[in-house]
Amino acid sequence: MNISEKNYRGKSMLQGIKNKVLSGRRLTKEDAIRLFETDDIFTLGKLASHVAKKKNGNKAYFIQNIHINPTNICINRCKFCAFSRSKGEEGAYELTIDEIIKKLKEGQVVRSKKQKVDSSLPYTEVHIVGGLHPDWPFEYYLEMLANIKKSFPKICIKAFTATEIEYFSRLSRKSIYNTLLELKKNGLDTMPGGGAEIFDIGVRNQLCPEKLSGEGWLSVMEAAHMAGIKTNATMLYGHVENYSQRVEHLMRLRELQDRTKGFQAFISLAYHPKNTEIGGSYSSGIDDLKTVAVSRLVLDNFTHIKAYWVMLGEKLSQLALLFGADDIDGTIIDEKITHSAGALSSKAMTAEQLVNMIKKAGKVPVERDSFYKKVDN
Ligand code: V47
Repeated sequence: MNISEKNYRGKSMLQGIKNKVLSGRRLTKEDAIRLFETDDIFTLGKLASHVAKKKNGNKAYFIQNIHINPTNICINRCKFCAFSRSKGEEGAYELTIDEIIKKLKEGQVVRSKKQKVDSSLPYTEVHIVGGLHPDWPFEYYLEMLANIKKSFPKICIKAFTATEIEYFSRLSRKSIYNTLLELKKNGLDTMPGGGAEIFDIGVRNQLCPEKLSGEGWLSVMEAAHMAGIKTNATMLYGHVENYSQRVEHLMRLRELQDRTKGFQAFISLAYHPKNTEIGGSYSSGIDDLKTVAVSRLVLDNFTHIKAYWVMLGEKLSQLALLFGADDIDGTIIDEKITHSAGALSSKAMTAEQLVNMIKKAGKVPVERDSFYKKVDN
C-alpha cells in the first residue's frame, strides 16, 4: 500500500466527513462508501458514538419481549433463509391460535416466577413473523391478533413483515392500506423491519427472486406509516452485496423517513450462512461494527439504531453500543430464524443479563416499551 492509498483509507480521508458530522451536515453516498472503506475503525466509532450520544445521551434501551413464529411453511424459498420449509417437508410446522396463546402463557410462568412481575403482563411486546403459508386465509391472522389481545390486553403486538402484509393484501383482495387498517383494527400495534434484505434488484434476484421487490417493501412501509403504524427497518448484509448497494439501501430508507417519519429503529442484520442455499461465511466483527456505525451516521433522521444481540452475539452487540447503537433488543425467549442458520448466540436472555451487558459497556440501561417509552417495574 503506498502513502496516498494509506491516507485514503486512513485518518486523513475521514477529516472532511468528520467536519460534516460535527457540524450536523448530511452525508452523501460517496461519504458513506468511504466510511465503509476506511481502516480507521476507531475514528468511525467515535463519530457514530458522538451522534448516538446527541440523540439518546448515555442511554441504551432493551425490551422484555417474546418472538413467536406461527409457521415456517413459506411459498417463497429465499436462498439466504434456513428457517423456511415447503408444505409437507420434514421439519415444517404450523401453530394453532391456541398453541400461540399457550406459548405466551408458558413464558408468563417462567417470567413471573423469576421476576415477580404483574402476571397479566408477561412481556410488554410480542414479535410475530412467519412464512407465507399457502393455505391460511387472511381471517386467520385477524383472529390471531384479536385472540392475543383478548388474552393479553396490555401486550403490544409487533407483527408481520412488509412481505407478509403484501401477501395478505393479495389474500384479502384489499389494497395494502386497507389490509393494514383491518389488521390494526384487530390488534396490530407496530411492525418489525424484516424482509427488506438489500433493495438492489440484481442482489434481490440472486437472493430471493420470488420475494416482494425493494420498491414494494418501501411502499408497504409508507402505507403503514400513513395508516398510523410505526415500523422498523432492516438491512441484511454480508452475503453477495457490495458497499455501494448497502449505502444505496440506507439512502432509500433515509429518503422515506424524511417523508413519513414513521420508522422507529434501524437494525442491520448480519447474514448467517449455515443450512442456507447460498452458503458463504459469517461476517467479520469489524464489518459488523462498521455497519452499525455507518448506519448511525447515514440515517441521521432515525432516532434509534439497534444492535440485535442474537445476530451480533452478546459480546459484539455490547461493543456496538460504543459504535453508535443505543438499543440491544430484548429477552426474545425462543429465537428460531437466526438459529436455524447457525447463530452462535444463546436463544434467550433475561432482563438481568441485558441490564448487565449494558452497564458493563458504561451505558445506562433503560427498559422500554415498543414506542421507546420507559417501563417502570
Ligand atoms: O426478515 C433471514 C433475516 C429477518 C437470515 O424490527 C436472516 O425490531 C441473517 O427482521 N441470516 C428477521 N438474517 C429478523 C428481523 C428482526 C429481528 C429483530 C428485531 C427486528 C425489529 C427485526 O432476518 C428476516 C431476514 O431479513 N434473515 N435469514 C440469515 N440466514
